[in-house]
Amino acid sequence: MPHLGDNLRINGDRLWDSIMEMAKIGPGVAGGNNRQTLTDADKQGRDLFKKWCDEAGLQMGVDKMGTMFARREGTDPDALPVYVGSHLDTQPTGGKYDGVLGVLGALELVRTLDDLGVKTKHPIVVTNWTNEEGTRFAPAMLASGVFAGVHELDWAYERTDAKGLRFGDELKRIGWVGDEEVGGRKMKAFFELHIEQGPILEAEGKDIGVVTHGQGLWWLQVTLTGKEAHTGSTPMPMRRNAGLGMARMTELVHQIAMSHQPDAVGAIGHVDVHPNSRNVIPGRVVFTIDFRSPHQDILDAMKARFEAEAQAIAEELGLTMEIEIAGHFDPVTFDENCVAAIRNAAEHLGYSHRNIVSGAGHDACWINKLYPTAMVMCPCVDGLSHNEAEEISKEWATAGADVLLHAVLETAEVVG
Ligand code: HGY
Ligand code: MN
Ligand code: MN
Repeated sequence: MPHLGDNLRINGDRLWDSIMEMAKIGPGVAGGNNRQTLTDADKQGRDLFKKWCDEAGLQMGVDKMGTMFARREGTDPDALPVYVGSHLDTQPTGGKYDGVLGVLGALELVRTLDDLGVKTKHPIVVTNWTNEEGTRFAPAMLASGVFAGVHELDWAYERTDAKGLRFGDELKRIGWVGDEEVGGRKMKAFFELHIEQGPILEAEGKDIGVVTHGQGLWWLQVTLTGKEAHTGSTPMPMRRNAGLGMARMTELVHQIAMSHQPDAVGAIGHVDVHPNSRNVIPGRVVFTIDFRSPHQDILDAMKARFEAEAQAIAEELGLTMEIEIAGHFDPVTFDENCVAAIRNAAEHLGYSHRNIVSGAGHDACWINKLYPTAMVMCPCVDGLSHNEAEEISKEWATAGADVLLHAVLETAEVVG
């Protein structure tokens, strides 16, 4: 029995062209993007997205975190809308597709419905969440976290980047402070299309990842304080070398993650060394540990073991240590009905698929705390992401957006 609308597909060429157009904004140095949140490049990307939304006749709303909500009316204006989107901000050495595929895939969904005159009972709202990456202003998923009530707006406004610039000031500077209270919007459901950012789907030859769960995360920001001194004239026993402490703790992080294979990861990606001079023993280092696991017990055990063993390293080297929580969310189980809508769509459209756990965090992880939420993933080449060489195929993007379209239609209820 053919499923209603199986031949209803998005326009893959138009989606791809839009992704390539967006990729011209905030170019990287190796073919990817550096469109970090609240930079001029982010502003340009937002302006382009708004232009496209205006052309599609969508009603744009913006909240006080700058998140953009572009609404396509349903036949029942009082029906709870189905939200669908992701993020347009990128890592400093980001790819063209991380986040962008989800926002522009949602826009393509609306463009396709307009092309074919398809109406839905529930409104559909295309969404661009501010600062998903958390690279310039920690933590990640900051705006969706405020929306979900995990962070306070004032706390978010006080976050500062490496130059000491405040989030609130930068949002105002680029002219994207909205008037809506954050979190006031009610949703029937939220869907997010995203590249896998891992190797599984490509390796197994699967078109679609049906995301059932998401890993949990701890970002631990560690400050080690020793004593600056001359690298040449200071005897080794007299040194209080914060850099040595960081080196030993880097190895500890790796060993902790390796002790919980295959369901744990750990690394340090952010490091500040002071004074970072070739002939001065580092007196202070600040670094952020990224621990993740789909299992709550493993996630928390990794944090506890680090805190205990790092303290011993610091004491042995004569260092003081402070640990600040720079980001945290528990493992996520997505909504069964929304997950089923995605699986059904892949089935009916004839795309190969498999259940998958998201290794990366996403805005969907926070929205899932409030409303029924699920994600659909497409493969990426060699599983590579957060690298300018990030690559997907037009076919993968099209398949993901087709599944997103049908999952959203099932939830928003086609009329007529
Ligand atoms: O860190 C993450 O998982 C996401 O890419 N912000
Ligand atoms: Mn992302
Ligand atoms: Mn990312």
